[in-house]
Amino acid sequence: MASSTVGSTGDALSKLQIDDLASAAPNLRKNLALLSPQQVELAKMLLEMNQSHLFQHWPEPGVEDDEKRAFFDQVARLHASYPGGLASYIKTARELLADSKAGKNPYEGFTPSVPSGETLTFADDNFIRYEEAGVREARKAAFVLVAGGLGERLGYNGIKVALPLESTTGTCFLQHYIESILALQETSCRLAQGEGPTEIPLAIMTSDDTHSRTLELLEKNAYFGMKPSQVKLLKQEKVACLDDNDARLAVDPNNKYRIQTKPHGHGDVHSLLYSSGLLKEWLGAGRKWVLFFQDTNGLLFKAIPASLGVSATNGYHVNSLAVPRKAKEAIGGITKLSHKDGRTMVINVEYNQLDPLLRATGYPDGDVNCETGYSPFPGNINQLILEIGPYLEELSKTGGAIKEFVNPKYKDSTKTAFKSSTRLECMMQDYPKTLPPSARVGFTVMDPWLAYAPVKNNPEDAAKVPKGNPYHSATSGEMAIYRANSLILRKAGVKVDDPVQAVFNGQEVDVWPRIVWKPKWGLTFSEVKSKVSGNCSITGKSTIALKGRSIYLEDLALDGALIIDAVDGAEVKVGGSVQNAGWIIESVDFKDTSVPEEVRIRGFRINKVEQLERAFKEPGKYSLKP
Ligand code: UGB
Repeated sequence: MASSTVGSTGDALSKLQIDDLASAAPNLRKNLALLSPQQVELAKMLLEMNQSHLFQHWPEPGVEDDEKRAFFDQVARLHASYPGGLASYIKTARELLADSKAGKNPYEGFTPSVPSGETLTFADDNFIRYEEAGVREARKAAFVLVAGGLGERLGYNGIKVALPLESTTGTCFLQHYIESILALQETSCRLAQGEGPTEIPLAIMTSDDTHSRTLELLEKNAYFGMKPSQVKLLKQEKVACLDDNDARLAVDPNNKYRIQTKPHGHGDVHSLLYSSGLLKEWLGAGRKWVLFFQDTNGLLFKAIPASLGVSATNGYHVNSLAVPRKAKEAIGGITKLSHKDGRTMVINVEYNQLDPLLRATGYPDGDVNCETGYSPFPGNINQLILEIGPYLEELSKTGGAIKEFVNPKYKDSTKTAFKSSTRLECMMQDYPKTLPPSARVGFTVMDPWLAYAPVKNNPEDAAKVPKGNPYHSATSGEMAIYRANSLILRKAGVKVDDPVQAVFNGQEVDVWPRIVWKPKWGLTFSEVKSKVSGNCSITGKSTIALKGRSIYLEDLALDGALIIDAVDGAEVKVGGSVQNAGWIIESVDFKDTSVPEEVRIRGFRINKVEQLERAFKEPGKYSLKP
């Protein structure tokens, strides 16, 4: 037994010529015979990359052998999931860690300025034209939801896409996104009269933290009406953690046979779309656009049709959606960077880098508001629209690798040791960084009330947000839906009462009437407008939920709660005076653990006291006039 072990070890050593290297790791050398030829190759790579410490604690062969093999299974996964492999990861890490130690400015030589892009005003003629163009184009689109993040800032225990975006109907984010895509699909394909693609695909990037719960949510709800074949889940892998400036891989504190790993960031989405072959498949099927979006923005689809229209009309290869940004708000700033050597790019500068960049380039006050009350740099809301052809061409060169960064927390000013292990990270909005100057990179700015209300911050942190800056909490996210729908109905001619102020979880918010509708009721302003007529009014205490495609409000005076559910093919005219005690908002303390977490984090619940509720389950024409 012993001689055969020695023999095969010797073979492996001579074949792979790692004798010298293995002498640096005697404990690995003793165990080489346990490993397959591929694993020995990986061992060689690790030793070449100065990672012998990973084997320091390895006992004699015969002890914990399965764990040793499992170690190499993990190494193989880390190696395969990183463009260029693990050696390339370590090499890049060393370079970036050296730059970080030297305090090198990643934007050295670049001067920031405010770029120009398309600024839209909701409901004006231009906006309506862009919306129409966007809807026509939508059938050639594919959507990509990045949902691999744990949402540490929110501190919610479930996956964020399962959170209700509003508690009037309890619809969760994922359901709302899927129903919005299906509504776009239906309208866009109807306009195309059978030409081209008839389904809009959805890819969801998950991670080990979110994958099984995302799949379970979809399966439990019959994919919220989408065909299962229309939805693809792409799981991102974590990357290896680094212990020091020499990029020595960190041993997992809970298992000495594992390398510690952490998320690599949403930038992984590009390499996954490329390596999975999805992008190629989409292009081959005649698709033109890929739209990226984040996990908790309940307003997102109100901005999608017009922004896609901007991409199509202006021929943008890259279109970043943006909103006016408050200085120091935790969203990146879209910035034009011009280099001394003539290079320019329009790119997101992340919120923690914008202030130092401005200070270093002649703006002594850094990230501050200008006379408009906003930062002059539009805020990146991380919704990107890319034209698939040029995108795929670029990824064929890069393999989907995105420029990374490292953000170690140093123990002291010598910058020689870290407080805890770090890792390389990448962001999806950094994609344009490798593009040639000829690429058409633009952006579209919209009103924040229409386009952006993410749920990112926990109640305690949200309550500490400087006055005037958005809370980005579950409370503000839900209130933003009611405000947007109220303002849209006002523009469409409905008299909607002003909001009242209230404080939930320490956050002061405007409470508008609780107006909600299914995406198929009104995805664009023109569609909403076509569904209201005469003198309609909604009082401040009211709730209205419109769950059906063909519900028409005509001379409706609502003072209470009205819930209409109508199947496709049921055309319902709703009018007259509806008055009842309605649904009342009641405060909940986020510390009250007897209340479900998704309710606590928003700080209120809805007490359904009295409502008029009607369901129309058969196709036909109906009139509801109480
Ligand atoms: N996500 C992943 O899918 N995988 C990951 O590894 C990490 C995240 P965060 P962040 O909208 O206000 C971004 O954590 O990264 C998903 C922009 O960089 O919510 O702090 C995750 O599930 C910033 O420029 O945001 O900041 C989620 O859907 C600004 O636009 C998404 O990625 C900011 O968002 C974003 O992750 C913003």
